Amino acid sequence: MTNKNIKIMILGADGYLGVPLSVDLALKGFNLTLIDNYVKRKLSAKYLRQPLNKINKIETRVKQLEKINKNITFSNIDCRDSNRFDQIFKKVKPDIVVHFAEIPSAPYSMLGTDEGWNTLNNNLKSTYNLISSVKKHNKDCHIIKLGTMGEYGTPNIDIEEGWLDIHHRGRKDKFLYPRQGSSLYHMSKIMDTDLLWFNVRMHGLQVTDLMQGPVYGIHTSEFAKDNHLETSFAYDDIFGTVLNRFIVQAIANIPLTVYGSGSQIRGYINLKDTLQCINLAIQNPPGKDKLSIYNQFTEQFSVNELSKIVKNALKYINIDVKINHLDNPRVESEKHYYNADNKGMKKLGLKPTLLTKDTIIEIAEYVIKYKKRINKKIIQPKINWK
Ligand code: USQ
Repeated sequence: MTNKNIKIMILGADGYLGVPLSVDLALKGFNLTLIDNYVKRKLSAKYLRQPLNKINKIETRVKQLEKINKNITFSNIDCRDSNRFDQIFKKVKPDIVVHFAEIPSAPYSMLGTDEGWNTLNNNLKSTYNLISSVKKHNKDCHIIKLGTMGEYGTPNIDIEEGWLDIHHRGRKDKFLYPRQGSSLYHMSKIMDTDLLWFNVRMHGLQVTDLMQGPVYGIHTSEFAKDNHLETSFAYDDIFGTVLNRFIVQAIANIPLTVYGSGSQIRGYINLKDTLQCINLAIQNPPGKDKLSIYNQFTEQFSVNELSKIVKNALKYINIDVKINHLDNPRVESEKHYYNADNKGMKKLGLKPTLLTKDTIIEIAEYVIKYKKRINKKIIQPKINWK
């Protein structure tokens, strides 16, 4: 089957990951249905946390993408709206759905009662509606769902890829690896995984659940650069991930905001590798009745290590980076064991983009282009989880 005949629906096509994935899959000639309701833009505006760069709306971007691929449509649909979502799913009957349509921020989910519920409601309802439509209209559809490494928390044992073999009183079985979220956002992703696993067991669906670590970086395909199709770049305390934040802070001459002791370790991934991983997931469907889980990160770092990597790299472009330790606004373990497996994607063919000095400088040079737009008021953390 050629790519033109493979129908892929991207839920959350306006987000940090959805934008570059739309470009990438359009360039590869897939038949694409893009879905978004601009909720992330609305939240950024409401909380006065605009990204560094202004990106075109999907309607405009689709016109650009049509230069290379005519089989792309966009529907402005809230995935929580079960009727409208079901109608479009029934009409398109996609072969694959990539589900990014979730509120992605841990700090946002811990801001207050409404924000916590909005995160749970948005994320669970969108997943629930997707599952319901798949069950009704195309049980063979491959759901590719973005989970998070934060579902596992920071256990004092090695983190496996999704599953754990348990030997108990002379018998053994395999279960989902224990999950312990440390924000309501992470809890919503845990509940998503449970919901998907339930439906794989009960209804024979095929699902790939990608446990992704914090993403950093930019998407730099020539086509995206030439056609104003770059993705958004958040650096604020709610929507920005730590490494992107650090690079903007360095450019704005603000000391890096290391939370607490900075010993917290996570598995990180470059945005370019996220695209590789989604492509690998597309090429490797699990098959009916199966939930495949991959840990989607390439390298582990503590926050301290990240801050030093940024400082050392930016010396080469004459930027003197200062590092500050703030009281940790989050409730999270700082000194902990962390050793997570990530062999699955490499076995499928992932070629990791490592966090070298050149990688940091490439991002920094991109940020410098937008230096005038950096809003220094949205950098220090304002949400205290305690
Ligand atoms: N951190 C700092 N200083 C900052 C910002 C963060 O020290 O200015 C620390 C945090 O305390 C945390 C680590 O950096 O220990 C990572 O924080 P983050 O904001 O980059 O990541 P997080 O809130 O966990 O969430 C992000 C994405 C989320 C994704 C998740 C992957 O927003 O969508 O699911 O990374 S993971 O962390 O593996 O769960």
